[in-house]
Amino acid sequence: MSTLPSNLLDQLELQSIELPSWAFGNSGTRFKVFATPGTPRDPYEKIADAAQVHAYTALAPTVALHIPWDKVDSYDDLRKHAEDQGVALGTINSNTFQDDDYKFGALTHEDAAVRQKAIDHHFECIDIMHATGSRDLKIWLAEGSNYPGQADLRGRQDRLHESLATIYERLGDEDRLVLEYKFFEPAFYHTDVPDWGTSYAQVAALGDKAMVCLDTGHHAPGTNIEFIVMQLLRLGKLGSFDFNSRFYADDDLIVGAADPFQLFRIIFEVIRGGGFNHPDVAFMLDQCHNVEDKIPGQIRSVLNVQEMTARALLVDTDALRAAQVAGDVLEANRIFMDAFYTDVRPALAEWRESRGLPADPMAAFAASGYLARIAADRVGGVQAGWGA
Ligand code: PSV
Ligand code: MN
Ligand code: MN
Repeated sequence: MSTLPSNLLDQLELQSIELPSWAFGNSGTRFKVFATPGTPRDPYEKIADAAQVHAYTALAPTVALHIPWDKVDSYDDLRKHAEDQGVALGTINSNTFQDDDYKFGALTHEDAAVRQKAIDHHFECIDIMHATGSRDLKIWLAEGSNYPGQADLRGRQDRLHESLATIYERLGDEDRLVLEYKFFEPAFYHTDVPDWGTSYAQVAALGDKAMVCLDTGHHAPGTNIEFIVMQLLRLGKLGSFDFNSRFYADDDLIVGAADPFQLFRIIFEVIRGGGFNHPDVAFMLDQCHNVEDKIPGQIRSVLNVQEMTARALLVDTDALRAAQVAGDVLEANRIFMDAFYTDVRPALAEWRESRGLPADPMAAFAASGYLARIAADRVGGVQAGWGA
């Protein structure tokens, strides 16, 4: 396809994908963390790197922070720094998974003092949101148990509600709380927010400002993720995505790397459900680049999302609907697959150039020499997720 319809391009132009600050730091597995030369040494440098992704793609105008990994003395200053780099600060992620006190839980802990400590951390995150101009507080909880009988499952769910309600009350009028689920890890037997149903039940009990966050890597193999997307949109509770891809567990690989067709199906349901370019649904990445360069890894990711969005927007929905109503199974499937198989890359390259962007952002970034410059300038980078 050499050109894309102008109404489709109008929609694509509005697309924005938030980048995770931690994607720019070093990360790895429990076996080894490979350091990349030029890795950011502080949140300022992470934001500078994220801004490169936006400069070459015009797709990533905001950067999510993780607290305390991205703790700074002045969030006003960090906000100004982001603006100077051409981006804005986005979602604030809380972190209750790296403190000894949270070994047996944080918001669900048996001990009220530990719960209060975790609640206070979320209050601090809300204060930060107000300084950074962020709307969303994203909560992922590493809470659960490893052995049957270890924990009172019901009691933990009740305490989770109480803790979340206390945090929710602290939100400003324009703020939101998004609760992320994950089916296992770090706990192996039970997790307190393992699935969309639990997240939905918890946020529904809080109120309109609480929504579900769907991380595409957080489901059991074979899960029909697009069905969950459809259902949450239908219920008005899909607040955000953490996009990444996986082969086995929570691999945090480049979006669309493992299964581009799944990404296409998910985005198709987002569009079908009215969630595309809708302010209530935040598109974010949650990735770690263990062996590849981080900035190009993020560029590749946002381009993959853009490409699958273009293909999903190409589905002839009128014809598809007619085939569905007529019970024409094969025709309906053909229409759907036709859009998926359409190679939109040349048309997207042409469109980028027409907007003053590089036709090939990966090549343009590689030619810029930025990676060599930061490798020379920066020494002693931090490890994403686990560093200061
Ligand atoms: C947990 O696996 C998670 O997906 C949450 O979003 C965390 O904030 C993030 O990863 C940490 O890397
Ligand atoms: Mn996530
Ligand atoms: Mn994850």
